[in-house]
Amino acid sequence: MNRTTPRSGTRRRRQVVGLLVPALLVLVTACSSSSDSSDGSSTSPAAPPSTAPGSVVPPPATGQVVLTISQFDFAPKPLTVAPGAVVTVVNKDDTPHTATAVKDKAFNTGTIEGGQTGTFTAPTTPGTYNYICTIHQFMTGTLIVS
Ligand SMILES: [Cu+2]
Repeated sequence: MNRTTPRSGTRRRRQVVGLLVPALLVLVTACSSSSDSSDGSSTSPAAPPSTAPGSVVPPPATGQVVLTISQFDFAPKPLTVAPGAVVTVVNKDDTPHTATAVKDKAFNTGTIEGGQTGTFTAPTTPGTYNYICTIHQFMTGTLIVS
């Protein structure tokens, strides 16, 4: 006698766990912005300030003092400046001139060619200084340092 044992089939229950990955898609719609067009504004590189080599520049005095030479004469006369002031001498003539202190050459522009500009530094000692043009010595002026 044969008894067949009926096999009871095992029923598997398959669970499918769905994983939900929420994906959020944020769409940012960029507004069409007008592109600012930079039209041809060329930026030239800034040139470094050039300092003349070997020229000793005294510290600047307050304000600019200008002595003018015109028609073989100095102006203003007298010229009053602060001690140690740097005086700019403008030669408006066509001929060279100087502004040279009579006594001890306390200041001296040297030769200023026609149409050119020179400078001298006033003495630091207060006083009255007569000066001339060494080329045309009838040209006289007075510098007052006070
Ligand atoms: Cu002169």
